[in-house]
Amino acid sequence: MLFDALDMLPESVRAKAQEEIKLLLAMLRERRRPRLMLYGRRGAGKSLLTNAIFGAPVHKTGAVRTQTGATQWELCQVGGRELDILDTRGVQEGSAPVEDDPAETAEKSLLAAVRKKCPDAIAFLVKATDVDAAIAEDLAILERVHREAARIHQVDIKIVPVLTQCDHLHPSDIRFPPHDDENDEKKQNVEDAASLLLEHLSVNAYLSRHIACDAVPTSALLFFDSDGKVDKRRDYRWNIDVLALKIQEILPDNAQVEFARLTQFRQVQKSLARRIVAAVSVICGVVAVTPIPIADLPVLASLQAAMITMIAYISGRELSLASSKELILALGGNVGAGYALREIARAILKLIPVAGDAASGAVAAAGTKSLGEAAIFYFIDRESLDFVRRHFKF
Ligand SMILES: Nc1nc2c(ncn2[C@@H]2O[C@H](COP(=O)(O)OP(=O)(O)OP(=O)(O)O)[C@@H](O)[C@H]2O)c(=O)[nH]1
Ligand SMILES: [Mg+2]
Repeated sequence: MLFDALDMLPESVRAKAQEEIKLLLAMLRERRRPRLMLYGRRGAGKSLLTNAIFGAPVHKTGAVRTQTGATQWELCQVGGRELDILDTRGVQEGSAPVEDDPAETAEKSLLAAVRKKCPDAIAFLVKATDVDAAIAEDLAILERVHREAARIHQVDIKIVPVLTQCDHLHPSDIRFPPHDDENDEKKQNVEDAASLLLEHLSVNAYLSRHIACDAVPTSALLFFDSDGKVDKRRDYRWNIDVLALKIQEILPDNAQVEFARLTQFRQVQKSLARRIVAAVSVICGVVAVTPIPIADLPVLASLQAAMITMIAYISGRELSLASSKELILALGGNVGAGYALREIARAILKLIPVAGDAASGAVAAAGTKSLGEAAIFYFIDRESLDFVRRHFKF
């Protein structure tokens, strides 16, 4: 139905709408869990970072380890939120004389893992206090692994450099990196370590071409209560939301919804939700200028319902139209009346050709945008319905 409607449009608008529909289909219908490779030395903070991103003690399942240090994809799960992690422990310990050629084995298993499944993104973790340690060999291994994954899967895999354990930098009694002048010293040390890490990375010309952004400084320390909930008094995470956003930005479209949902960071969820709202608004605006008055109303309504459902899902709700109904019904008469009136206005406007069509499309797009914003306030910001009612006039 939607595609039939699109066929009737002029080429110029049709292309834009098709592009947005493709994006939505990738995000929604082809949705899958993301695959993140965590590359870093023993103790860099890979496991704690996984917990910090989830905001929960992560339960790892999947492949059973057959040998110490074997590197393979693991399914990390917490209450229906899922992420495939390739934890590279053991890879960089080639010089440790404990086993027969452990580097050889570890690199081989890492290569086998990336051949099997391609990482969507690589986080390269370096301890803030270790940033000056030689990392040439680490980079050489990462380069070989990256080249192999890129060759097999024919994709450009981006790398996010992550400075971990910044709370340990001097002065280490300051847990949180600073927000004001008082703690300038720590702020400076964090900045210096971050630029030093980038400098070291730039030595490897191949990897440099795949670095997504500046090094992201983080602290991942956090504790959980006996129910597995974050102990709010001992949550020392810093900048993990910024890191999550960087990762989110480089994920393929079809892995973004699940990632935003699992992080539980509002900033990440909102940025994705806004992208969805923008795409649906464009499509609704285009559908509304199709030449058949009123016939598009069911299409618009279902697109808008799908948009609200997705926003609710990103916020952690189950995937069900019930959440969309909940918001529309709860917004009640206020929205209902305004909404119906606007739809009629749209239908009337459409009887006047050209100028009318443009106005009608603009009204549909603007209406969809406000509905999307209301859904973001309600599901992601967890504002009360009263608040949403007060701020949105439909
Ligand atoms: N204070 C502080 N401690 C951290 C942070 N990240 C990790 N740690 C601690 O550093 C130690 C190593 O962290 P892990 O997350 O286990 O490191 P890893 O990279 O998974 O290590 P392996 O699995 O041995 O390769 C643990 O004791 C963590 O609690 C951080 O941001 N701040
Ligand atoms: Mg670990």
